[in-house]
Amino acid sequence: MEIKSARYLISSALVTQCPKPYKPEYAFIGRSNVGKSSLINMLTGQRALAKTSATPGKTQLINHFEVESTAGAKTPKEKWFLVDLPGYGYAKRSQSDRRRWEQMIEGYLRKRENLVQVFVLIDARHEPQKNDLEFISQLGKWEVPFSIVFTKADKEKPAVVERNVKAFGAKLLETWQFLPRFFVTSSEKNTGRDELLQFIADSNSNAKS
Ligand SMILES: Nc1nc2c(ncn2[C@@H]2O[C@H](COP(=O)(O)OP(=O)(O)OP(=O)(O)O)[C@@H](O)[C@H]2O)c(=O)[nH]1
Ligand SMILES: [Mg+2]
Repeated sequence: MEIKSARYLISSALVTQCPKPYKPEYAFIGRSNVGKSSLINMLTGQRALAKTSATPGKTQLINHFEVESTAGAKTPKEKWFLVDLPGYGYAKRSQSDRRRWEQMIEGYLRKRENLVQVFVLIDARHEPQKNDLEFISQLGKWEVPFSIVFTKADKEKPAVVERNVKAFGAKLLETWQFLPRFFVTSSEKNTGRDELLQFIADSNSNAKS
């Protein structure tokens, strides 16, 4: 897949304010600072499309981006949406902010009819974390389709990344019968870009048929 263009559309506090659900949509979620906005920039090839920050809690709303892509030189352009979501597990958030986050995310994930796939981002440097596993189990209860994307692979030795990925899979298999798709990425080094874009291309084709 080749990205032709990507542009910011709108930030919404409620699912009812999101753009008309007329295109397949892919959302990125995960702990605060895990690298959601950076991954969106890496995939679209636009460094400053989604705002990133070294301070956790940068993304606060449901941010929609519209992407145009082609499968090859002679194939028509396809449009789809990328969504940058605010992260969870940010310790400095107040109780009421946290509740607002939960309501916004639950409303979006359960009601967004064109949502094809949620990418749950997991920091590849760490062993399985409780809040990530809890969030995934919540997705399961809501029957939201998801894949796992390990981030920041460049920041750790490959052997450590591999160990953490395996440990995460083992944890999931304690409650899930099958494992979802796993992707290992680095926004710094463009690792995993082709695999993720291919997955989105395939999902776009399936969404049409
Ligand atoms: N080395 C390296 N740094 C990364 C990578 N991805 C993100 N970062 C850095 O991690 C920090 C957080 O990245 P963001 O993309 O803003 O994270 P986020 O998940 O969108 O964070 P919130 O919006 O605050 O929830 C930034 O300083 C990024 O430069 C990566 O693959 N490799
Ligand atoms: Mg962000």
